[in-house]
Amino acid sequence: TLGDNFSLLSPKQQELVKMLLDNGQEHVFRDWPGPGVDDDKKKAFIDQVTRLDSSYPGGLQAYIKNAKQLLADSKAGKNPFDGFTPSVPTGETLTFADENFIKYEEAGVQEAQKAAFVLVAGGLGERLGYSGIKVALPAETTTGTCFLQHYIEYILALQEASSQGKNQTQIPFVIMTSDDTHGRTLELLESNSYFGMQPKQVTLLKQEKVACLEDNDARLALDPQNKYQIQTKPHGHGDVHSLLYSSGILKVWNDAGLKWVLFFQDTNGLLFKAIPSALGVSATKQYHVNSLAVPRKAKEAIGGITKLTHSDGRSMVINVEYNQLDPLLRASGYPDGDVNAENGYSPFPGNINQLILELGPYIEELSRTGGAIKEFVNPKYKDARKNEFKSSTRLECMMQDYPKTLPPSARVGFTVMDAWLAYAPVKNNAEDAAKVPKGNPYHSATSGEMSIYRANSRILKQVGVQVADPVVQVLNGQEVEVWPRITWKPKWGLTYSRIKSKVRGKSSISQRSTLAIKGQNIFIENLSLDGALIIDAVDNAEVNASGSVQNKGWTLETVDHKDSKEPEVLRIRGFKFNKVDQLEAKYTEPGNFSHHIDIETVM
Ligand code: UGB
Repeated sequence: TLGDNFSLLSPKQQELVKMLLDNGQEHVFRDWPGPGVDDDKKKAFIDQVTRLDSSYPGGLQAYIKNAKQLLADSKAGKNPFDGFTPSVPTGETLTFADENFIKYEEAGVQEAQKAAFVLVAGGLGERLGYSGIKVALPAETTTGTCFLQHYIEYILALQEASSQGKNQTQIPFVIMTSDDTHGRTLELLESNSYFGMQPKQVTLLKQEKVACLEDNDARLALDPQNKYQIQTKPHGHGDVHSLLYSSGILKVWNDAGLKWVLFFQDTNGLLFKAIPSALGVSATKQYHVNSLAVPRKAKEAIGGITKLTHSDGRSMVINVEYNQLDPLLRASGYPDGDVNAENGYSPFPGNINQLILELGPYIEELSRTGGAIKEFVNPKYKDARKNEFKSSTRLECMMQDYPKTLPPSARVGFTVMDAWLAYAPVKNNAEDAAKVPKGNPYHSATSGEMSIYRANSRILKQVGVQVADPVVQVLNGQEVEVWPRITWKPKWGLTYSRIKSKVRGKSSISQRSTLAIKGQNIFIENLSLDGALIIDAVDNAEVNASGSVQNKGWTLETVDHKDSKEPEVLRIRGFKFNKVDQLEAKYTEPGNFSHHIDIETVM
C-alpha cells in the first residue's frame, strides 16, 4: 500500500494521490512495496497520472465522475436519445457548377484568407489495416501524391488565390496527432520540406490517450503486465476541441483577425473540391457551425445528419452515428429503421465530418466548456446483468458532437454536396470492402483513387472536354468505374471557374489515357489525347497544350491484395500502372509557350 511512499511525494503529487483515494481508486496502490523498492516505477506511475490529469478538461476527477455516470446509464440501458424524436433536417443543397455553386465558390475563396485548417490525424485506421500513417498514403498513384501533400497544396492554393498575390496571409494549419501517428507525421513533413508550406504555419498538437476503466465503479484499469501503469486507449477525434483550446492557438487566430476554423479528416482526396463553396455558404448564411454532408446510402458507415426534437421543445441538428441511427429510427415510428427512400438514398444526409466553425462563437463556447465534448462509453459486457466487462473500456468523444452543448440561438446548418465531388474516404481494407452491399460505396483505397479520376473526368466534361465513358472493372473484388486517369495540381484547378478558364476549344481524352497537369498556367486547347501526357511547368511559364498526342500510354494492371511481392500501397488498391509510354512536356523556365505539343509516338 501507499504508506510511507506518500511522504516522498511533492505536495502537488500528494494532492493528486488523495484525489484518487477519495474517488475509489485505492486499488491502484494496493500492491505497492515500501520506499526503496521500485521507486523509479512508482515515479513513472505518478508521472503518468499527472499527464492523464492535465490532459482532460477538469482533470482525472472529472473523468472518473463522468465515467461513473455514463457507465451507470449504459448498465441501465438508458437511451441517449431519450425524449428526442428524429426527423429529416433541411439544409443547403449545392449542385456542382450551377450559378449558386459558382457564387459560393467565389465567396469562399475570398473568405479563405480568414481561415485556419485543422486536420484530425490521430487515428491509426484499424479498419484499413495499413501499416503506415494514413496521411502518407498516396491519394492516387498516377502522381503518387500523398494525402498530406495534397491537403497542403490545396491550402497553399487557397492562400494564394484569396490574397491575389498581395500581402499574402499565411493560412495556419494544425494537425492533431497521437502517440500512434505523431513521430511519423513530423518525419513526413520534415523530410519533404513541409510540402512547400512554411514550417511555422504548421502546428502539431498531440492528443493523449485516456485511462481505461475496469468496472462499473470506474476503477482505473492497471496493465496486467505492469502494476505501475494504467492502461490507456484513444479518446476519439473529439479531443481536437480541448487541444485547440488549451494550446492557446484560438486566441492567437482571433487576435490576427481570423474568422473560420475548418476541420477535416485524414483520407478524403475529394474534400477540397467542396471546401471553397462550403466556406462560401458559411460566410453567406453566417453559420456558426456548418457540416458538410453527402447523400447517404442506408446503413453506410457514415453518420446521419438528423434533426432531434425534444418533448420539452428543444431541437438541434446533429450527427447521429451510423450504429445509432437505425435503432433510433426503429424506436421512433420508423419501423423499417434506416432504409433508402424512393430516390435510392437514406433521407438523412451523410456526415462527412468536415466542419466549418465560426471562430468567435467557437471561442466563446469553449471558454464555457473548456473544450469538453459530450462523451459516450461502449463497454462489452461479460454477463447479462452487465456487471463485468470482457475487457477494459474507456470514454470516447467525437468532434462532430461539438454542437450538442450549444445554446438554441446558435446558427447550426449543413451543406449537402454531390458525393462524387466531395467524398471518397479510404477506410476499409480490401476484404471488407468486397463485402460492402452492391451499390453502396466501398470507402477503400481502390474506390478512393478511382473516385478522384471520376471526379476530375466529370469536371472536365462539365467544362466542355469530350471525356470518354468509363469501363467497369473488378479490382480487389470491387466493381469500380475506371475513367481516364486525370489529375491536376490544386493551384491549377482550385475552383470550377478556374478550371473553366483553362480549357479552350474542343478537346478530347480517351478512356485509356493518363493526363497529369503539374503546373499552374497550363491551358488545354484543342487537345486530342489518346495515351499518357504529363505536363510539368513552373508557375511563371504559360503553356498551351494542344494538338494530338497518341502513344501506348500507361496500362492498368491488376494486383492481388494477397500478393506479398507487391508493395502494400499497391496491394490495398488492387492495381498498378505499367508506364509503357508517355509524352512528358517539362517547362523549367519562365515564358510563354503557346506552341502545339504536336508530338506523336508511333504505336
Ligand atoms: N481520429 C483522431 O484524430 N483521433 C482519434 O482518437 C480517432 C480518430 P475514422 P469514424 O466521415 O466517413 C467518422 O476512424 O470515427 C481521426 C465520423 O464519426 O476514420 O469511424 C482519424 O485519424 C462519422 O460520423 O472515422 O467516423 C480520422 O482522420 C463519419 O462521418 C478521423 O478522426 C465518418 O467519419 C475519423 O476517424 C466519415
